[in-house]
Amino acid sequence: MAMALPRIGLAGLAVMGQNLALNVAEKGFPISVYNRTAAKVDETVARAAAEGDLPLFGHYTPQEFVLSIARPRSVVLLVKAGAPVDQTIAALAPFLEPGDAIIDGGNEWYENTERRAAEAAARGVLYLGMGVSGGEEGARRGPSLMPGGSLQAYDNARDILAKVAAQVDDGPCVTFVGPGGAGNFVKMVHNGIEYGDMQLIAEAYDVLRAVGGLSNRELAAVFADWNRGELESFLVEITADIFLVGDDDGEAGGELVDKVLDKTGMKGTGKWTVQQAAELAVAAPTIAASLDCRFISGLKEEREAAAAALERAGIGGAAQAAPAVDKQQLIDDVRQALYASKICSYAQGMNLLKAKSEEKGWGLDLGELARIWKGGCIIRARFLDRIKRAYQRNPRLANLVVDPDFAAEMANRQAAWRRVVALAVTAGITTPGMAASLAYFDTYRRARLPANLVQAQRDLFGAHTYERVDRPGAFHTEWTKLARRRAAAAPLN
Ligand code: NBP
Repeated sequence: MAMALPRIGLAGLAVMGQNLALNVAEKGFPISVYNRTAAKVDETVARAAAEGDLPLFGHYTPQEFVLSIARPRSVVLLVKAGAPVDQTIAALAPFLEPGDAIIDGGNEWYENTERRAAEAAARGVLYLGMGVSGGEEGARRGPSLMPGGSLQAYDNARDILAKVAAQVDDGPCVTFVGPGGAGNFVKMVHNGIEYGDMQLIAEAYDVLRAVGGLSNRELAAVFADWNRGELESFLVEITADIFLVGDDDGEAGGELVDKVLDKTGMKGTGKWTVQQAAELAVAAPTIAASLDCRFISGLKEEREAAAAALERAGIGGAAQAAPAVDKQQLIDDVRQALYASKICSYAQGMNLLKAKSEEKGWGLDLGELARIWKGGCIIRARFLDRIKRAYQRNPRLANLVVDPDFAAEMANRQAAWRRVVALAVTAGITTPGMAASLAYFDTYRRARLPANLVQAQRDLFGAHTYERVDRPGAFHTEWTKLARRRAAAAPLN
């Protein structure tokens, strides 16, 4: 039986591309593949044969690759974001025809996608910027997909994407996110939220270890237990596993996690998220704290020197002043602090998406985005279903923390949350993410803030004017002159 020409092709066969192509083929969709360096084509073809004779066909030139795909073509790119995407498009473009679609699956800056979409449109070629999350395993078994751009391009590949994506109780983890660069933007914020989650988990670990004195085995048990409750998520699950891995090379044994250098790498999506939050005047302090911690973690030598210098000055090691704590109570408190902090972090990410959607007219459906993150991606978690429902109840929800269900959860957890942050501060342990989440919550929930004083200062030195609580209008006051007059009339002391 002659097999139909593939409807889809994939260029860029590194970790993500190779696994996504095998996933497509495994779901019964023949696929053509191509990579700039031929060895990766051979590697992918060999894997397709080994993993069950999957319908995957290797090609060695852009022309041969494009022409092997049936029109209208869906051509997925999974090359390094930035210039490599432009170079790959330039190589493929001479062979693409009107109606064909380019689907860039990389972590691309959304404006690059919008520029390329306009360039492609001039040739009649459709364009999708599609966030792909889930790493190697997700790409192979079922990722979360966040496609945005041309609806026609999405419709052409809709059945394939629906089968390839992770499957959860309420459908495949893919949806048409919105026009333009919406798919890339959503993936960027997903990654920013991921930074926040990882930081919050690291802080929970730090408090339990440094203040609670938990061993790695105990930590593994605690995280495994948490993963059976409200914190159930991919990141909590893998964290439990990490604590169990022994160090084969170590003379004294012990666990590998203790040998890993405390210096976090990054590739840019977290930084973009914080930059966009600033651009849009949306507070994202938990995500910003996680980024700051990565920056400071990078200063390993400086931190070692600072620890020594400050110890000489009399400020001892972290946790040295930690009060005695009840271990079980601490574990329970930290669980609640982690959960409450996480809600605030997601509130920030969702509000950033909402602000961008309003600016660009993207019409993002926040509940639907929470749904497609329930499976496949790195931030997949049980509580995303609660977020989905919160936005379904009220699509215009101002902030997750005021949804009635989440508000009740915050109320139940705030005492434990405050105990953990206070304990960490007392002990000299840093919990920047948890503290940022708590400050965010406490700032947001206060009907009156000390911003009146800042506004008065601005009016005093810059005549920026201020509004009053008791009547409308813009006011300016000669603060200094009036203050001098008052002080002269009634000296302060
Ligand atoms: P990389 O980001 O490491 O990119 C490697 C691929 O880019 C190879 O196929 C390489 O071809 C190709 N490439 C480069 Br580099 N320069 C090129 C050029 N000038 N012309 C043509 N091809 C070029 O791969 P990855 O880790 O699989 O990630 C792919 C995309 O997916 C990235 O945007 C990444 O941010 C995103 N992503 C990655 C993950 C993950 O867990 N790794 C998760 C989610 C999203 P070559 O073989 O010829 O050098």
